[in-house]
Amino acid sequence: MLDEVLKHIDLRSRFLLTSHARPDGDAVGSALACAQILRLMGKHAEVVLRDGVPRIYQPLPFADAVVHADRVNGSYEAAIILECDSIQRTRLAGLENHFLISIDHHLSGRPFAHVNWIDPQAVATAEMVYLLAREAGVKISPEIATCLYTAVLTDTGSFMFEGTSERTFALARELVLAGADPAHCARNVYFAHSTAKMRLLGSALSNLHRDGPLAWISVTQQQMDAVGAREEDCEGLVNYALSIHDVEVAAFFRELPDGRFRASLRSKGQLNVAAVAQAFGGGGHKCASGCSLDGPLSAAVDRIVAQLRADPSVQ
Ligand SMILES: [Mn+2]
Repeated sequence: MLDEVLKHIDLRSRFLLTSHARPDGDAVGSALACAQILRLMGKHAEVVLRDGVPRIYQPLPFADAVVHADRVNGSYEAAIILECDSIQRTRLAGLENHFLISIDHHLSGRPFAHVNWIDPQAVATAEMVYLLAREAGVKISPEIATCLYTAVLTDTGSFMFEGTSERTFALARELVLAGADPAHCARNVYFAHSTAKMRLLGSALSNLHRDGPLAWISVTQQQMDAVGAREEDCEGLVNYALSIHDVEVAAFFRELPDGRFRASLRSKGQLNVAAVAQAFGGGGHKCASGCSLDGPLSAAVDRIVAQLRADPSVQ
């Protein structure tokens, strides 16, 4: 499929690159790197994101050139959609009239584009972008390496999540050789929290619930407002619940502005949380997934806990 992707890139010269709404490190890092790789191939490439670049990823090279928009403006011959299992995940209007190329590593990945390169074996979309550069003969600059390394670092939970293999470290080695600085990348991501985020973590953990191998925490809009937290301050809070020794699966519930709840699910590996999220119209990976549910909070929690409880691995 990589051949197909490169063939269709060769045929065109103006590209829009995008990823999912509420972008994570892999979404941002892969899009920034892929755009720069295309530029080095002599193409015009622009990154357009529905929600802009989260604060912790703003120090990444080329991040200041990202266009923050809710629809496609300008003319492009193709759109490359990274990290998405559907066109809707981008929340960008106007993509549907374009030639679409999808590059994704999600287990829930579906072939929605004209060309689909889906590889659930890849530890991050960034790994696929790296292969694309290599196949295209593009030299990885220190800036591209920094974007890809940050994507791999965050998508593997700092090389801790299931799926991390010798291949992951071989990739990391190549990126460090190409100029990525591991300490610098880690500092921007893990030692750069906002004060509001830490206060929000306090509220979330004060409402920690346990049920056998399950743990869950939640925050309401009111709690977020009280500490001045933004949506992106919720990222990663679920991992604090997962860090408890006898917890196998953790959930984080965040109230959305419309009163619905966003559930982020994390597993230590025994239970496939992608399947649980898919039961509610969401998606993701075996160990990290998400979905949205109707409120009130207690109803959302009950539905998720019942679905998790139905899995034989947590009986
Ligand atoms: Mn990813």
